[in-house]
Amino acid sequence: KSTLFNSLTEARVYAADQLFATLDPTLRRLQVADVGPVVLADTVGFIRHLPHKLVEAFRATLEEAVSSDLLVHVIDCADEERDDHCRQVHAVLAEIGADELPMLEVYNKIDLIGQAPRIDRDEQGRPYRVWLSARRGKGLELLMEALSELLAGDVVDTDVVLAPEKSRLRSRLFALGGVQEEEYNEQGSTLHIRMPKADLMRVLAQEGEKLENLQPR
Ligand SMILES: Nc1nc2c(ncn2[C@@H]2O[C@H](COP(=O)(O)OP(=O)(O)OP(=O)(O)O)[C@@H](O)[C@H]2O)c(=O)[nH]1
Ligand SMILES: [Mg+2]
Repeated sequence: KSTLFNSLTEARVYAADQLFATLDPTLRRLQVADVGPVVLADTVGFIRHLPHKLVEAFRATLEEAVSSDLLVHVIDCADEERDDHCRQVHAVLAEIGADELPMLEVYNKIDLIGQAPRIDRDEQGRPYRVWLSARRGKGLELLMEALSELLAGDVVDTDVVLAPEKSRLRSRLFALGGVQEEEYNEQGSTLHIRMPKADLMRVLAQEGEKLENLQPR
């Protein structure tokens, strides 16, 4: 993660000084095509065996992940325990309520397995995995391309039904400018929302809600 973080940021510092400002040792501003400046955060490893006392501090760091627009899951593709590590990461994300956030996988260290850089896409053409080498600086431009596509991303246009006690979620949706129309009924209110999917998913994750549970049946 840190090697990738540094490669992405240094590469652009050399290309043009003004594109980033260091916010913190582990936060940098990164210019993404069609999106503008985004903040890239390095994190601690999710699968590290930590001394018991550090676990609480570690959780606080992980919880910051819940407020991200996109998680970049960096995977050592050459590691024998790769799939097991991925499962552990997903289990931690589920525990902190971040498993519904948009995620992009990075299969790092392709130099060790003789693969060429590439983007894997799903049936809708959305990038879900980028194969690269952070250390060799190979495939970084593909990661920037995938980030641009995902963050410029989709808009959701849907109805959600909110029970009266969900007033905080309701006001956050209004505050984000996502509510087009509201209609009251016996279940509470139905909101017609139209907003960037990333914003919606982030708010829902922070409120511990799932989109499918709020959609009218
Ligand atoms: N062969 C190879 N090694 C790499 C590549 N990227 C990173 N490494 C090496 O992998 C090791 C760990 O890299 P880090 O960037 O520190 O990993 P990290 O995810 O930040 O690790 P933690 O912060 O400890 O969780 C270092 O020895 C890196 O040089 C790569 O593309 N190819
Ligand atoms: Mg690191």
